[in-house]
Amino acid sequence: MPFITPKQSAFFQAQGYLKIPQLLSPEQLIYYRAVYEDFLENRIEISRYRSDLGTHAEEEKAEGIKERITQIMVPSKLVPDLLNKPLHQQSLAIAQSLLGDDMALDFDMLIDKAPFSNTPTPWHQDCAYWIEMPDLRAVSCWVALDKASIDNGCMWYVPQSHQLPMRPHRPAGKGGGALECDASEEEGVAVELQAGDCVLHQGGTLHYSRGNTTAHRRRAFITNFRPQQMIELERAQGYDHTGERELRRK
Ligand SMILES: O=C(O)CCC(=O)C(=O)O
Repeated sequence: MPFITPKQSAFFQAQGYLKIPQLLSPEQLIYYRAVYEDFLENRIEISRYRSDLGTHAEEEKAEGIKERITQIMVPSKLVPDLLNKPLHQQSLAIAQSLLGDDMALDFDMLIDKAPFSNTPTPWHQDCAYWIEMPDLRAVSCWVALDKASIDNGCMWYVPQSHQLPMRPHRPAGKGGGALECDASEEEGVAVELQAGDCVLHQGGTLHYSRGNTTAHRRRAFITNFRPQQMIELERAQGYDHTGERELRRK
């Protein structure tokens, strides 16, 4: 089990984000990269859960690029074995250690920025996407399966932004579902990671990533946690982060 020090916890509470090195070992990375490729190459049937998160971009899609930003929702629903593996188990333990024992997995997702796909993820706060909830505790764990650098799209955060009122959000660029708000790199810090490292952020922490302008992959595996009771409240209102109508009605 990963051990979170009081200093790490205090940093997370105050700044709204926290980098943790070496969540995954090189051997574990081999497993996760193989599963990731199964999803990306459609060897696992995921068409209902796959979308392009970058349709807000104004520029033409670069030649040979399938999606500007590939997003695959709920991988652990499709490969339930993932739930028993280190990434989910350890990120859950970290989430509980940071925000309380009632934290549970809300949903997971993969976000891939292919080489030269060159599409930023707009500045936003996750809470801008949420339904109204009485308990706003939430933590997202962004695990790098490749080295994440400024140029291939590592995460940027605005420190302490989770402690301020949420900024007004609007549909990003050309539209397509992504939201954005006003913020800039001048207020932010870039968190570069080695493959296997992770960075956590709170639901109110402003974040963004540049487009991938390099020849290198930028694969992220992301787990999102919130209190079990709030997950139940979401589900009771038909909200499960997959965007699926038939699931929403449940
Ligand atoms: O991977 C990215 O570029 C964005 C990820 C993100 O916005 C999130 O995990 O909340």
